[in-house]
Amino acid sequence: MASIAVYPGSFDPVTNGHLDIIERSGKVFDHVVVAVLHNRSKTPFFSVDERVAMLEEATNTMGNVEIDSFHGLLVDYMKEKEARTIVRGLRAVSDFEYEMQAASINRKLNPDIETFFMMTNNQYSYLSSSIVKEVAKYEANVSGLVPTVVEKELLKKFANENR
Ligand code: COD
Repeated sequence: MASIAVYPGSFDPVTNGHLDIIERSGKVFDHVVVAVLHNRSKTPFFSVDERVAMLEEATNTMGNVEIDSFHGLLVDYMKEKEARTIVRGLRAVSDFEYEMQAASINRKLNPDIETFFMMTNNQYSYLSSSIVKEVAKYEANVSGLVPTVVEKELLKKFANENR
């Protein structure tokens, strides 16, 4: 049976830290679904469609990676995709508390689901979507932090906002 993993997140926007986790999980699992949450309680910077489009472009050379979006509970979406593994990335100790809570609640909701943690690549350990937006807001250089498509979209968005 093929191993299917879901890498869920906000990806607002996708960074090279996320991409590194996607690439590495593609080497471990047969199929990786990167799933963008439609989150009604957060006001996102990029729409779900924009985030999905950027992820699609950034992963278009990765054969076993699919980009999708989902509403509602992650465990329900996992069932729909016939996936049993959640992939998550860990940067610093500060990520641990939330990740432990999330993994525990997901296991409580569906005991067949396992969460698989991957340590960040050291060069991306400080990288987050928020820090990238903060830097891009001042039209500073974000190359090397995000894929080219994201760099372009950030420039466009902030150029419009600062106009
Ligand atoms: N290096 C390595 N990993 C990284 C890096 C980096 N530089 N940056 C981010 N990551 C990891 C994060 O630690 C995380 O594991 C993943 O990438 C995605 O990060 P984000 O910030 O884009 O996504 P989150 O954390 O906002 O995603 C939260 C979910 C959408 C997964 C969660 O809210 C969810 O599942 N919601 C659905 C409702 C639900 O089922 N709730 C119960 C479970 S919490």
